[in-house]
Amino acid sequence: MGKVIIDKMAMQRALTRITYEIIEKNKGIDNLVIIGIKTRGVYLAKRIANRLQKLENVEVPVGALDVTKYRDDIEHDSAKETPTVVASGEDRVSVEGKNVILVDDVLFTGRTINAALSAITELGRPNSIRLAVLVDRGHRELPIRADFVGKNIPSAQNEKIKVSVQEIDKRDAVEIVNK
Ligand code: 3GP
Ligand code: 5GP
Ligand code: MG
Repeated sequence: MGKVIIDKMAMQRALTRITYEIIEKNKGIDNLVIIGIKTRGVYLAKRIANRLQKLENVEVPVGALDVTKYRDDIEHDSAKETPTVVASGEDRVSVEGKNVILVDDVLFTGRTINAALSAITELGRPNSIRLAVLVDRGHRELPIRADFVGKNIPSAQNEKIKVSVQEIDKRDAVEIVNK
């Protein structure tokens, strides 16, 4: 186990703050759609949607996006490609004209977000796309930045940020570990 940088309470607070920031920046919650990047980004997206429900009493659609096929730095075997899904349950979530909040656990090189932007653009034309991440660890390789950040954690290339979420890992924590 590595050094805990964000514990359960800090994670809850960061997500609550991000939720308020989203409401403020969006000037309300009109037309919002939240899209989580698989895997852990989806659970963070759902938590933000739960907070929006409590604060604003609205149900904001949550989609899940698999960006594997859009990444430029991973070789693809087309037979094994996971199709891009923007879905809530079995339903497709429309991005057309929407204010999309993309959610991921860790922002690193920016290639995943670049891939996510391509995937979303293929699905429709949103009014805006903003990015929320729990952790920004630096080392960007593309001109991409997050609009909402839980915590900036400057990291060395050989370090890894381990994100655990209750829904999958049975605990909430962000740790820094050596690879
Ligand atoms: P996630 O899908 O829940 O986001 O790729 C499997 C997991 O490993 C991912 O979890 C991702 O966050 C994590 N991971 C840690 N370091 C890296 C990295 O440098 N690149 C990628 N692609 N995944 C990483
Ligand atoms: P990217 O380099 O494209 O920004 O990040 C690639 C994917 O891996 C993203 O989904 C990001 O969340 C994840 N990722 C990159 N570095 C780390 C890390 O140190 N820890 C975790 N948990 N995920 C990472
Ligand atoms: Mg991730």
